[in-house]
Amino acid sequence: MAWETLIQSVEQVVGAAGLVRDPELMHSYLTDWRNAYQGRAALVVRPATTEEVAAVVRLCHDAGVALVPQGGNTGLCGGSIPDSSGRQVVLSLTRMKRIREIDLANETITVEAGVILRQLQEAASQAGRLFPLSLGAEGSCTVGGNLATNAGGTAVLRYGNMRELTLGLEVVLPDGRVWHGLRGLRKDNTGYDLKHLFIGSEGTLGIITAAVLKLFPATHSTATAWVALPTPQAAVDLIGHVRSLCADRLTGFEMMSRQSLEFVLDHVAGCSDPLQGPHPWYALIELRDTVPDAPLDLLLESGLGHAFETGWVIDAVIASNQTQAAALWALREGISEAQNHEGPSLKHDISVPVSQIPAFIERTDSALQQAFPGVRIVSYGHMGDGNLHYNISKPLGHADAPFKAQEQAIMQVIYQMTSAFNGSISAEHGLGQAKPDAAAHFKDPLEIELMRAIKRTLDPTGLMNPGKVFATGLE
Ligand code: FAD
Ligand code: 2HG
Ligand code: ZN
Repeated sequence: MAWETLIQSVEQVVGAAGLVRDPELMHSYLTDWRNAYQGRAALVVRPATTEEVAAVVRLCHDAGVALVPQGGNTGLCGGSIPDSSGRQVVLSLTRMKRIREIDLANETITVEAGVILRQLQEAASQAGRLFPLSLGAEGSCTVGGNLATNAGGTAVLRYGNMRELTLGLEVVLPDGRVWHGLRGLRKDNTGYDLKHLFIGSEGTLGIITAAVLKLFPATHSTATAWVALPTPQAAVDLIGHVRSLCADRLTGFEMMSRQSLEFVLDHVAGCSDPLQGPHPWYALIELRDTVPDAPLDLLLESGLGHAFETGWVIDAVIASNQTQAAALWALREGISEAQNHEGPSLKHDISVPVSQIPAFIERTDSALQQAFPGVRIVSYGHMGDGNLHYNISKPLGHADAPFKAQEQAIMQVIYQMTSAFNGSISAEHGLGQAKPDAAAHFKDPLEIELMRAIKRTLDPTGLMNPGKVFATGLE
């Protein structure tokens, strides 16, 4: 294949500013933030418009060159990292960052794929509305990446994940045709709802270039509590109680183990334990209301009062201002980064029904400690969604290599248990290149067969992010 011809043609489309070929400048596109995945690429292309994306995709399609779409490169499964062949092209959407339209009467915002999530939140806020998706990487992840992974985060409990926040999409198909599906309709039953194929497809079916997203009323009152719990069962009881008391004012309910908090206290500057003494489990609870000065603290206090009486809660603090609330959130949001300082973190983003979380934790903790004595279980996550980041760090004082050699065996224990609880091995991060084998093993073979049929139909040449989602090629 004549690379130089292809590169010249691509350059004619995107201009010199849209091409990255210098190995030093390419580096950040070829590895993820944890440095857990590394790849090589023939070039990085940064188109600035949908037309440019379509032209580049068509050129690569005709040349038989595989494309790896990339947004903020914050994904945790290596989905945006090319393989090691050096023959793939990374297609970065980060120059496509226009807010195309805000339609307040329709409560929608139309944005391009490269818009950073925080900029989207700010644009909504400036328009007097809320865009509720919220996650630790929101300062760098993009709308395209959020859509392609069907991102979740800390407000799913109330507002749903990215899928539920989306009304329409614009997508460049693997052959370069553009699907103009930017409809802001809340009702449209004209056959299959195609947007749902692309949401969560991790760049394997096409390139998302823009989306129509839902806006919500801005919230003007907040109450945030950090509570100590004796057991995960207490968290289940507490969430049920708070939800029945506060209904959809309950916006976030995160749970974390003492081990998770200790990593943050050890490694994240400026963090301190808000409560006296160590406790086995913690929850971070957030209520929000659209009404200014809503008495949310009183509501939270009354819910927690009952929880103290029943023994679900051992101790608690309610933030008295936004600075304190932010400090409590920093304890939760810091876990992912803090764990990196303790050596390789084996990540397992699982979900089980909320009611099953206590039994899952008890049985999996015990199976792991029996098989791999001393491993440190960093268990935390979006409790309200039944989503645990059941991450594992090596035993204290052990070397990285023998621990990493046990990665597959540790994963088997956790995924088998997840499966026994009828759960999912990827609740919100996707499969990327990390989990296709596990998905092929733990998902219903009929589901995998149907997924492959969709992949073959939309991407018959298999050039769209190969090696991601599916374990082996198309066959
Ligand atoms: P990338 O990492 O660039 O790409 C992710 C996948 O999407 C890849 O497969 C890529 O090929 C594909 N893709 C990207 N853009 C497009 C496009 N325009 N069209 C087609 N395919 C595309 N995730 C959660 O769900 N919830 C969390 O709470 C959460 N917290 C996080 C906290 C931290 C500290 C970090 C580092 C990550 C966290 N993540 C979380 C994971 C990550 O931020 C999300 O998956 C995010 O949605 C990825 O967006 P991105 O723009 O960085 O995508
Ligand atoms: C979170 O909820 C993210 O903090 C990251 O989804 C989880 O690092 C992880 O495993
Ligand atoms: Zn998460």
